[in-house]
Amino acid sequence: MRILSGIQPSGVLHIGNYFGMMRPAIVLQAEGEALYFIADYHALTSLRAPAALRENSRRVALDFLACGLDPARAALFRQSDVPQVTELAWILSTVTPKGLLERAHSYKDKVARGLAASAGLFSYPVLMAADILIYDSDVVPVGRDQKQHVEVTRDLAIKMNETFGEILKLPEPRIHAQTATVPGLDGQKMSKSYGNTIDIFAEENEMRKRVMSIVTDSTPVEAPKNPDASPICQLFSLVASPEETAALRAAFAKGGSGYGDFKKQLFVRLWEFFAPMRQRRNEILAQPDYIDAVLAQGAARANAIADGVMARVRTAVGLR
Ligand code: AQP
Repeated sequence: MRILSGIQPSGVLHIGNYFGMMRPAIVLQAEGEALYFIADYHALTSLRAPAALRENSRRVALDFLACGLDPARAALFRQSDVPQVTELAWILSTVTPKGLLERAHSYKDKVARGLAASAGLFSYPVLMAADILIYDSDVVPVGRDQKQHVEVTRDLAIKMNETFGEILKLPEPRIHAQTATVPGLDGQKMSKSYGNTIDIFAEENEMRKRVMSIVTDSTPVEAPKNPDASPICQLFSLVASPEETAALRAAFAKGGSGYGDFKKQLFVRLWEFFAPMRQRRNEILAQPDYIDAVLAQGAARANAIADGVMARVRTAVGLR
């Protein structure tokens, strides 16, 4: 089984990225051949700052490794270190119905949030399809927001296979129900561009401040509270046992405690949960060449697979 996933270096990684994609990807690295990439071509649709893009890409690599990505099992590489992917994206775009892209919710959401409506942003799902198909991927661990893009990938693979013969493998999304959409401080999907994140490697004071700023209603301390009316319980359940989560929900329903107390409990749990990863991150930072070596090794593995698939595609479509 070949597992493929990617993450954009468009900002600092948050716990939505961690629980939605990074942790499932790290678990899956023990179950097959894993390929995880830093989607720097994709990030160009929102980030036009070369130094920041370079810095963010290294930081994503560092954070992913700190969270448990094992380079002996999983290849970690920059998307742009496999430039053949843009060639496959072009070939796929020639069979992509425009209406399919017009229905993509991510484009509409991003334009509604003020991102430039560029052709690159519009055809993002085609590049994502190429990212997946160029490695003959079987399984794609993603958050729920990416499900539609994996469906587009399957549609394009079917279209290519119907047109040119069986050349591309159909991938399956892998979405975990509990972590499919991690809520942000305001209860909407946690997202870099919504300003509602809790960053995985935030400083202690910053993380505490973020947790304490979770939006809640004005129910008085003594009154019972709805455990589902704020993201506190859902976030708590990600870092605590089911028994502890049940106890917190019971305390909500009982009344007599304020939201501030619950937020403090959540902060303590979050801070403890990521402690081993912070330590590992410091160890990696002490080895200046480690990240470059991991990325180079990952790029070599990815290129070897991509070259094979591209040779097959070029032959099938008549480019050779
Ligand atoms: N809140 C979330 N809950 C569950 N999964 C999430 N993911 C992101 N946010 C959540 C998953 O993380 C992976 C990488 O995401 P990405 O960086 O490629 O882009 P994204 O989904 O667009 O993440 P953001 O933070 O929302 O970025 P911006 O604001 O730049 O668009 C994906 O598998 C995603 O599902």
